[in-house]
Amino acid sequence: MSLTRHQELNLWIDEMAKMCQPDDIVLIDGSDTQKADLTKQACDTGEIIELDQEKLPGCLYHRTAVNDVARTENLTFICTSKKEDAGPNNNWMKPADGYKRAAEIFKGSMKGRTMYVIPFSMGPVGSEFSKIGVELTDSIYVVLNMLIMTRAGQKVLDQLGTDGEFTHCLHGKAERDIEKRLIMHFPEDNAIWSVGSGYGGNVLLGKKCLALRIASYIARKESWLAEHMLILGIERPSGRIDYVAAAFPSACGKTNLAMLIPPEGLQAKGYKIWTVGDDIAWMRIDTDGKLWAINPETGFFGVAPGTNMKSNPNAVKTVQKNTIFTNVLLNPDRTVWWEDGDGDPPAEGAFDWKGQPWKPGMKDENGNPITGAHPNSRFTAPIAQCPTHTYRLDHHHGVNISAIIFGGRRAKLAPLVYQSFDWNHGVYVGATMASERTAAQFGKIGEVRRDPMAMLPFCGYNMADYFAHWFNMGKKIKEPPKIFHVNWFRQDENGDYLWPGFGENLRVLEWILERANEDIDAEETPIGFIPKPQDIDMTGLDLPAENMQKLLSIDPEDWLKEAQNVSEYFIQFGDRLPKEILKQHAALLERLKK
Ligand code: OXD
Ligand code: MN
Repeated sequence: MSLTRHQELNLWIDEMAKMCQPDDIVLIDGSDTQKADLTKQACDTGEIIELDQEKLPGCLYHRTAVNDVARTENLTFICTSKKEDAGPNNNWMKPADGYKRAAEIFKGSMKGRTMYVIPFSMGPVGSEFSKIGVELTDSIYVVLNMLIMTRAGQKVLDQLGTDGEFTHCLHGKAERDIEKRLIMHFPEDNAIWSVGSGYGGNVLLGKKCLALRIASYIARKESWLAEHMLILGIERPSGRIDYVAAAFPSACGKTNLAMLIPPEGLQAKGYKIWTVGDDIAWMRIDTDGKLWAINPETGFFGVAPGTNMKSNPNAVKTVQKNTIFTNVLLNPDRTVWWEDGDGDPPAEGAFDWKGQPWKPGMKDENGNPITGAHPNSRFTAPIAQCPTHTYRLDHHHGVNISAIIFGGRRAKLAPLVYQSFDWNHGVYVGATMASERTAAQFGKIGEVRRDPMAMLPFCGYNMADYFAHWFNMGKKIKEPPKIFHVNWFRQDENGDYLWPGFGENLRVLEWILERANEDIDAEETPIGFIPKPQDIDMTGLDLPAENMQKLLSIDPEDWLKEAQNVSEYFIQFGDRLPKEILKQHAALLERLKK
């Protein structure tokens, strides 16, 4: 069959259809009429529920299977010929075994269903930064999400032409049985096979699978960086806009930071924020020798619980229309609610994320509260609807990055902010990044989890090679961005947060930009440069002076203990660990002991 002008694409679609045996194959053209048609079909079957179109125009509601509510890292594999190429950071399978095991589940799984063909571009269509993928899926929910999260449809096929390269992305819901679920990456073949899940992170294959795991593998070969980072523009009173890219492990407020509202004192001075992205940055060296970044996505796939008018007013405004809500509480008036959102849930008549009747205060058989929304329930919404979105999202060359920021959640140890001595030291700071578990996470509270560059679940190859790639990039960039580390979560002896966070974080970003532009000097410490307390702009913020002193304090004893934990972490990478990491580590120890 000739669905497109691209011979290889047609052959691949035929081959996949032979395996999955759909009743029908439909090409997604990106038109509004097709989208409306598919939405209606999905509403007719109950796959999707239409929300109140007056209160939430264009908004839809979906529930995933109860056993299918988050990314399943234990079922996610990198299938490279050699195990060492996947590294200790990934589950590995031989490509032939990976295809075979997934094919057994895919076989005949689309009988009675339609296979949709979604051509999509990660990054602006036609930009040299961008990569094209084609996702085959038997889920209308996936199609509708991909239409928000990516640029999809005929325009992408036109760009692909008759012989363009693309990532082969196959997704099938199959039985959504956890025993028959696999998320397979074949970086050597530029292919992804995901079967048995309907949850976003596992099935919107442009996102984590392509834009991080496969892209990181390609990026190393092509000398660029595919990173788990938000991109944010900070407009200063002079009108100058500087862009920063920032990586944080999950549950550290990346989406909130990406669209923060400046505190009044700084607003009055003329500060403004521009949101380019909240999750992924592709960064390349442009013809000027500097580092430029695009956000390859066009939507947010954000966590709903905790999103409210205080934590993130811009996100609340973004999701008022054309948004897909997944696994949140469904109100009787066909609006939605989630824990730590705005307002109270209805006293009666709501249905929880499992579809069960729900009212506030319900407990399970063990006396634990039953939440209305799943803690990982999501909104999928167009970035263009965010009040702080910028046209630069569509700029083919992206934005010039002035600073790279790493961060984690540390109750002690890490100061509010510090700057690395240079690029290589910054790579070491990113490679040793960690977060402490909170009560909201499974495991021992306070336990430190290392998550280098927040890429641990997303690096599509051996992380030791990934560190080496970062060092190499530093040699190639003419004026490498300065690298910083932030910690919004430091606590005092009583466990109270020392820093107010949210919009106030802009005060720290302001210092970062001043340092990046070499406008001010700083205090040198064994771990890097920290601000002189008077250099953090406190206009309109009433914070006790002793808080700032505690926020910026560095305890060499604690850092020596941390360094011990870091050396243990590095053992797993064996000989593949770049010498430069060891050199940076030794230099830190020496500075701490002085
Ligand atoms: C995400 C994640 O969903 O990082 O963005 O898990
Ligand atoms: Mn993420």
